[in-house]
Amino acid sequence: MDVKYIPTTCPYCGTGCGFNLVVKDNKVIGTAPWHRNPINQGKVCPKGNYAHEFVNSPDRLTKPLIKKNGQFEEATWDEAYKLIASKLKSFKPDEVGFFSSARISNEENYLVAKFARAVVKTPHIDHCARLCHASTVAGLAAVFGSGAMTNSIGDIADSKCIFVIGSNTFEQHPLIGRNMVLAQQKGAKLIVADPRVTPTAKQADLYMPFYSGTDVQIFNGMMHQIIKNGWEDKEFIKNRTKDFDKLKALVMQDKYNLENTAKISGIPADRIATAAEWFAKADSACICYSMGITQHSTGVDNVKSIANLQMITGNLGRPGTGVNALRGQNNVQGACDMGCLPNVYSGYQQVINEEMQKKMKDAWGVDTIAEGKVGYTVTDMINVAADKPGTLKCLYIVGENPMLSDPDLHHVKKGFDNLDFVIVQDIFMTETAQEADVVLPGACYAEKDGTQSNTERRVQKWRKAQDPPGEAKLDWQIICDIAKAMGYEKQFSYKSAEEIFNEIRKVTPSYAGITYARLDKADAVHWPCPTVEHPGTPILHKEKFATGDGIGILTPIEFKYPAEVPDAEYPLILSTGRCLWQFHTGSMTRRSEDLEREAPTGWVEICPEDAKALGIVNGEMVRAVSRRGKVDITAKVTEDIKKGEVFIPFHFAECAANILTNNALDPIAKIPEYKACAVRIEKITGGN
Ligand SMILES: Nc1nc2c(c(=O)[nH]1)N[C@H]1C(S)=C(S)[C@@H](COP(=O)(O)OP(=O)(O)OC[C@H]3O[C@@H](n4cnc5c(=O)[nH]c(N)nc54)[C@H](O)[C@@H]3O)O[C@H]1N2
Ligand SMILES: Nc1nc2c(c(=O)[nH]1)N[C@H]1C(S)=C(S)[C@@H](COP(=O)(O)OP(=O)(O)OC[C@H]3O[C@@H](n4cnc5c(=O)[nH]c(N)nc54)[C@H](O)[C@@H]3O)O[C@H]1N2
Ligand code: SF4
Ligand SMILES: [Mo]
Repeated sequence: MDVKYIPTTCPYCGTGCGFNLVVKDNKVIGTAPWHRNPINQGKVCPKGNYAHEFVNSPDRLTKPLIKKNGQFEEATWDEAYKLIASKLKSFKPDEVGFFSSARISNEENYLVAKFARAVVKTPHIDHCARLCHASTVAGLAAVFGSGAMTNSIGDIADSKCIFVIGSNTFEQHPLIGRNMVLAQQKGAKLIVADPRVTPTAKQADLYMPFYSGTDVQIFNGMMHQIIKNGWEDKEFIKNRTKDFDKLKALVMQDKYNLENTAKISGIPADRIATAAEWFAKADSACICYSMGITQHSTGVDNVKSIANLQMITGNLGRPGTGVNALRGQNNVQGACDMGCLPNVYSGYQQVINEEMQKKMKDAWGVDTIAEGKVGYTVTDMINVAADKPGTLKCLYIVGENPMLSDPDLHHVKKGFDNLDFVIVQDIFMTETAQEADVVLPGACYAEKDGTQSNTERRVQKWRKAQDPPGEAKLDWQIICDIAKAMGYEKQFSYKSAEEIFNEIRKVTPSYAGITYARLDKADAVHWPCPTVEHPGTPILHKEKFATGDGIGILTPIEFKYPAEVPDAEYPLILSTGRCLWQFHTGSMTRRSEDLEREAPTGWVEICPEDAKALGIVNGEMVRAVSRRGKVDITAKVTEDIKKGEVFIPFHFAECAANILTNNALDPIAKIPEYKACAVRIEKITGGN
């Protein structure tokens, strides 16, 4: 039998596992283990295992579509390009916005940013990192000078104490979770703090249940306890940090003592005390966190609090330590690295810096680029479209589905209704594509060569296993074709992904030493990697931080409640998130038979006591209502959630969590508060 095995990288989460795609007759038919992959050693979670199932789904987009009189009609590429080019030219640069994608390659993200800034000349480009780790990027850049995960995945297995907060690692980054179990087998302690008794919490040696949104109180409470007992790392504080006195003055106030922290967070005081002791006394201790920390109107405060705890305990720059922000999507790190953010070019080079503007103009061969100002974020673009009609007129969305993933969906819909022209480039007809004027069929990961960068800054390859279906095209080719149709032939004349990567290397110091040949030989390299001789950097901040003076900044942070807290009308805290089987808006996983079977629709988790008070039984259809909307959804009565909290996964369009969520933003990171808003649950009575 003529079967080929093509090694590639998983298209789902930021762990970046490798596996082989099994190809027969030029069609992907399965996956098979890639045993010597350095990240997952041949093991995968169910999404990786079934990552071939959506690839040849009959629902794949195969032809460009143009909406005429409210209906999509098939069009030729030429028609679509002509229409897009003429529309993009008809708007002022400032009236056009771009959503790039954490699902496409580095090469493709780099070209989306180049197209936005050099061809359309708009500063408005961003992507879903805004909804995800924007707080990390802003928070860690402020205190360490670099906004990325500090250590590597394999390193977690060498830690002596792992504190997981706001990450359901075993469901959302299962192959990182595996390293936590390996550490436990070597005697490490696993501490998990989460409002829900998740599969991750069940694996913990110490579990701390708490009310959503009380994270800063918990960190300050732990630091209070550590300093009170003299467990802080005085050498590290003296040599590598500044402003300890200010931090100490704040956290040593009575309001951050054990009793008050227990009262505010809902965690029993003795568990906070034990966690603080285990953590501070361990030879090496790391923190792993994700959306429970970042998706708050205080997201940046939460991240800086984590950095504070790690600096006062000296847990940075060594194996087994670190601030491990577990990045979400397969290439969200890469989309940020490539400058698909409104304030930076690739390699985090500031757009407001005139030298950088000149450097990019020269490299891109253009006389003018987007005005050197910081553009709108994803959340700004939706808000401006909804609330200031006429300011933004056109959105070009590549590989994102804001009509299901953004907060307060009625408000998002209002934004789309106000736009003059919407282009969506995706692999499926999503809720957002339905809103578009033109839909362009992209090729998926199994159909392209390219690189992606995982959560630990490891750059890895995708390798083409089959041709795209129908007339679908590689995302980078689509961008190049449109650029050419707009008169930028010379600047977009690439013949391969590698050629684009070599341009990236020239303008991006942290990627300069990474080559396709190296990636093929070593399977992956961690940036920063400034020269071809450089081995790459698995651990950041070894001797000094990336701040101007190399010193880490301790930041006193007061606890603040979420923007919306429960009251008599909306008495419960709603938190939202994910489950193991589905990925985000489900465009891919819901078209994967084996995954969809395991989690075919959404639910609301509620504890038995709250359910009983409402007269609700397990499996009953109930109504969840917030100030922004309501959804009918099945109740899952479970001991695994704290009293006073409910939880809804956001994957399912038929009971979309984001109809309910609050569009309150962190003032710096502009990330929405997906993890806490106020709702009530109603029993649905007959005829309602
Ligand atoms: N199966 C699957 N895996 C995924 C994804 C997916 O959709 N499906 N998405 C990927 C992406 S993009 C991301 S960003 C990651 C996200 O990965 P995670 O952040 O691990 O996932 P979430 O379910 O969003 O939230 C994590 C935990 O935060 C808890 N939480 C709720 N409120 C709070 C709070 O106020 N404070 C704290 N500290 N915790 C709270 C929730 O109970 C939940 O267990 O997963 C990635 N992996
Ligand atoms: N309530 C609530 N909402 C949330 C969150 C939450 O925790 N709670 N989490 C937020 C987070 S962390 C994130 S990251 C966002 C994710 O939000 P989105 O990024 O909007 O969600 P996805 O479903 O991942 O959308 C990716 C799209 O890319 C398409 N795609 C996949 N591969 C390719 C490709 O190769 N080419 C092209 N052109 N398209 C491709 C997919 O079909 C899909 O439509 O959701 C956010 N929304
Ligand atoms: S852990 Fe993440 S990268 Fe690994 S197989 Fe699962 S979804 Fe893919
Ligand atoms: Mo994410």
